[in-house]
Amino acid sequence: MSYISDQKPFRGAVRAARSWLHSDAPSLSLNGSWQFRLSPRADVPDTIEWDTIEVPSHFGTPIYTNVQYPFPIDPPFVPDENPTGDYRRHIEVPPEWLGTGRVVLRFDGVESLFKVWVNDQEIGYASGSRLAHEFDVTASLKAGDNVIAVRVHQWSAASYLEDQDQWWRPGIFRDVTLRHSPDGGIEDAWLRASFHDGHGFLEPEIVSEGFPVTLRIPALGIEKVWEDAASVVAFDVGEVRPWSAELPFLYAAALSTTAETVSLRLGFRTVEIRGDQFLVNGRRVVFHGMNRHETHPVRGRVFDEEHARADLARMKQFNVNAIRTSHYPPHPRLLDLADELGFWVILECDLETHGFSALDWAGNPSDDPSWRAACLDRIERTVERDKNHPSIVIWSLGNEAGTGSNLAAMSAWVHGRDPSRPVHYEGDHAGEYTDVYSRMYSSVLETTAIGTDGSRAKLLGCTPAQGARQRTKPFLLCEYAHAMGNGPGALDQYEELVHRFPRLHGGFVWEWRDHGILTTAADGTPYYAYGGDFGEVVHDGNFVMDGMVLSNDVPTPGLHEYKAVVQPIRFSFGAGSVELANLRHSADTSDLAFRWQVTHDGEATSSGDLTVAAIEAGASARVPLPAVDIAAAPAETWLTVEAVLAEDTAWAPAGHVVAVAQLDCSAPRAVAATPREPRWEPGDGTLTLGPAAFDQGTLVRLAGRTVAGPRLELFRAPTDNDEGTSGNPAESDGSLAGVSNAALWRRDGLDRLTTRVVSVSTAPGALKTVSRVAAAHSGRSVVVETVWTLAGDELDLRVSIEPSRGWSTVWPRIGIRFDFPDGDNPIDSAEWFGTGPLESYPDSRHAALVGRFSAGISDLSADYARPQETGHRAGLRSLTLGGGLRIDTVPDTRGRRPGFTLTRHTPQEMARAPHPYQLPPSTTSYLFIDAAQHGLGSRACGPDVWPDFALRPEARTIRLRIR
Ligand code: IPT
Repeated sequence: MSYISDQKPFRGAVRAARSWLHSDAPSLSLNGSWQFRLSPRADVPDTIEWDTIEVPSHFGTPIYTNVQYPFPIDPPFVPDENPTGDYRRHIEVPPEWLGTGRVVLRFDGVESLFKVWVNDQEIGYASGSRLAHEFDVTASLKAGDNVIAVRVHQWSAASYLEDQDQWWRPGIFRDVTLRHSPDGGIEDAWLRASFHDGHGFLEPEIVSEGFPVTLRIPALGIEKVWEDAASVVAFDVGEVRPWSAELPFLYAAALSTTAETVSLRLGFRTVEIRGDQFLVNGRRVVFHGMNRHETHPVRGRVFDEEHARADLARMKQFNVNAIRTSHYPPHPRLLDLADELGFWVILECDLETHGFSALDWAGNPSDDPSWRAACLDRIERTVERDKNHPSIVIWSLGNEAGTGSNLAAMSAWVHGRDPSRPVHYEGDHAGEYTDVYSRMYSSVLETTAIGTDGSRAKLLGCTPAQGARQRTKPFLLCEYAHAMGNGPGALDQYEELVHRFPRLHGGFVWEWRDHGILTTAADGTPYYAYGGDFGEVVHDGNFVMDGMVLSNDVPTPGLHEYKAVVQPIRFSFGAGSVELANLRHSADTSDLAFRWQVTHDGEATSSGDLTVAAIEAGASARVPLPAVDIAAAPAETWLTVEAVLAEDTAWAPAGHVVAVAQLDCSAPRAVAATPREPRWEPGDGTLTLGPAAFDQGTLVRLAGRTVAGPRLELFRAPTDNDEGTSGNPAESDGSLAGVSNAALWRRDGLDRLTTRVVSVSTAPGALKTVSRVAAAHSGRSVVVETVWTLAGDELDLRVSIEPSRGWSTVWPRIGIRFDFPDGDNPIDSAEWFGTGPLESYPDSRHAALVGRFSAGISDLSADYARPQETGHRAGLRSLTLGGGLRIDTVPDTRGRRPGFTLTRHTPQEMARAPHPYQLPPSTTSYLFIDAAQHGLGSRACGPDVWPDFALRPEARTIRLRIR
C-alpha cells in the first residue's frame, strides 16, 4: 500500500493537464450506478460484499474540521484505518473508437487518492481531489465489454495538502467520462482574448496533431485557417464589445480540424496592475466578492448545475460581483456560468496545509522539496484546466499553507505560463512572490493603515521595507466579514474605505453558504448537521456554518445588509433633488429605472418615476425630485427612491431592486414630556387601570389576555460573534484577549437575573413599582422603576432602568420582556410601523427601511444553524400584536425609540440549544422591547464590535402607550 503515502501526485498513464473543452469528439458519461464495496481500512478484503453506489457521490461518514487534521500529523503517512471504496463497472466501448485515436478516461474530482484498472490491468493512480485527471486507457481496452475498476482511499499523502476548512468527504464526487480523442483532433487550445482601445486581440495557442486548424467567430465574421503550428500567431480581431463582470459579452468561437471541433466563448478583456491599482480594461476593479465553497446540503461537494446557477443568480441579485473559489477549483461548469452571468473570479488552487500551524509550520509541505512536484502539479492542473475563462482575472496559489519555496515555485510557474493574470496568495505576507497584497480579517484600523501611505504602520509579518513594498501593490481582502451566525457587523466601514483609498480593491466575504448537511434527529426531525453531529473524534463544531446564505438557500439578514452596503448606485439628497452616483466598473445606468414613493406613517400617498439619462460608470448626475407633501406632525413623511432593473436579465426579473435610499422629510416633532409624577402612596398594587389588571404590583392581564412582565432582560442568546475570542482587543471597546463577551455575560449572571420588589405605590389612575434586579453572588444590580398611568383609554408605561456602579463589560441588550402564554388565542403575528422588513442591529442596519410591515412570528427570526439572538427590529414606532393589542413607543428625551423582538423562545432557552430541534416546545410568545442592543461585530473570526456600536451599561428609559 506504499503508494498511499507517495508524495508524487500520480503515476502511470496520466496525461498532461489541458483545458476542459467542449468538444464534438464522442464521449461516454460513466456517471450512474457502479458496483461498490467499502472497507474501513486501506486494504479491501474480498469477503466484503459488493453493493452499488451512484457516481458522482461521496461515501463514508462526514468529518468536519477547520484547521485540524483528523489523523496524526505524520507526513506523508496516514493511518491504516483509511476508509477505502472499490468501484467497478462494465462499459461497452464503441468499436470505432478502437484502432484509431486514443481513448481517455477522465475524472473531474476524486477525494483523495485513486487507482485505476481497466480489464484488470493497472493504469495508474492520481491525487489532487478537486483537480481533473485523464488516463490514456487505449492499450487496455477491447471491443465490446470492458471492466473499469477504481479504488478510492479517503486518506493519502495528498490529504496533507487538502486541509481546507470544510467537511472531509471521500469518493468519486465529480463526473467520470470516457472520451475518444480522434487522430488529428485538438488536444488543447487557449484563446487568450484581450481588449485595447476598442479592439479585441487574440493570442491563440493550439496543441493539435492535425492541421489545418480553422477558427470561426461568426459574430465577428472571422474565419481563419492556420496551415501549421508555426502560422498560429496573435492578431487583431477588430472592434469588439469588451467583457466585464457587469457587461459579460461573450463571442462564440469554434476551432476545427477535419477530425474535431471544440467550441469556446471568448470574452475580450485585459487585466493589468498599474502602480497600486488593479485594472480591467483600464478601469479599477472593486471586488464585492464572496468566498464560494462547493457545498450542498444533500449532495455534498457533488455539483448540481441548476443549484449553482440559482446561487450565482442570487449573488447577482445581492450585488455580488466577484467570487473567490475557496479553496480549490470548482466544477468546471461553474466557470462557464461565471463567464456568462458576469463575475470577477479569483481561481484558487486546491492547496491548504493549515494544520501545520499547530507545529509552528515545522515540516510544512509548502517549504519541503519532497512535496514540490505535488505542489507544482496542483497549480498546473488548476491553470491549464480553466485558462480560457474571461471571468478568471487572478490565479491564487491556495489558502493557509504557510509560506515557502514550493509556493514561490508555483508562482514562478504561473508567471511563466500566464503573464496575463496576476498571482495571489494571502500567506505571502511579505510579498516575496505574489503580485497583489492580500490579507484576511484585518481590522478597519489596519485596513485603513494599508490604504493610506501609512509608512509608519507596521504591516503583519513584514519588516518596514517589506511593508513599504506591500504598499506599492493593489490590496484586497481575500477574506473578511466572517458571516457566522448573526452578523457580520461593520460591512459599511470596510466599504467606506474602498471609496476613500484607491489602493484598496474591496474583498471577499467569508463565506457565501453554510455547509450544513441535511440529516434527521433521533425523533425524525430534519436538521442541518455541523461538526460533531456525526460522532467525529476531533471536529470544529458549527464553524462550518458561516455563510451569508443558510443551508436551505435562505439569504441571511447579513446578506441583505451586504446588498444595501455595496449597492452600485449611491444617492445623496439635496434640496429638491438627488444626486445619483454610478459606482460601477463599466456599465452605465441604462439598464435601470428609477422610481420614488412618499409615505405618511408608512402609507403610500404618492409615487412616480424619475427620468434619468444614462449615467456613465464612475459619473454622477443630479436629478430633480417631486415636491413632497409633508404630513402634519406627529405623523412621519418618508421619501423612498429606488433603482430597479428596467428589463429582465439572466439573473433577475424587471423591477428587481438594485439600490434604494430613504429621506426623512417629516415635520419637526416635539419631544413628548414625561407625565408629571402624581403623589404616590404606598399601596398593595392590586388594581385595574383601563385595559390592565395588576396583582400586588404585577401585571397579570392586558386587553383581556393573560400576561407576565415587564421584566428586565439584559441577556441575549449569544451570537457566534458574542462567543468569539478573535480580534485585537485594543481595537474594540471592552473585549478581553482570549475571553468572549458571552463568557463575561455568564460570569456576571446576565442570563440568571433575579428580582426583589423594593416598593409598590399607587396614585389615582397610576401604579409604580421599584425593583432591584441582580444575579446570585453579585453586588452589582439594576434598579427598575415602572410607572403605569392611565391617560384616557390609553395606558402609559414608563420603565426606567438604572445600573449600579461596577458593571465592567458591554451588555447584550437593555430591554424588557412580556410573556403572553398561548391560552386559546396565541400571539402568532405582528404588524408594525418601524424598521424592517428584516432584523437590524447597531452595526448592521443599512438594509432596514422605515415602513409598515407585517409577519408571522416564525418569520420574525432567522433560522441560524445554532440558535442565537435574532429578530431585533430597531426604531419601532407602533406595534400591533395578534390583531388586537397595540403598543406605541414614545421617543426618549434624546429622540431614541426602542426596537422589538417577538419570539417563541427566551434567550436562555436558545442559548442552551445546540440545534433548533433541541429547543423546548413553546407555549408562550415573548415580546422584547429593547431600549438598546449591542452591535454584532465579527469576532467569531475577526474584529469585535466597533466602539461606537458597543453597548455600555447605562441608564435608559422605555416609554410605551398601550391600547
Ligand atoms: C480562514 C480560512 O482561510 C478559511 O478557510 C476559514 O477557515 C476562515 O478562516 C474561518 O471560517 S483562516 C483563519 C486563521 C483566519
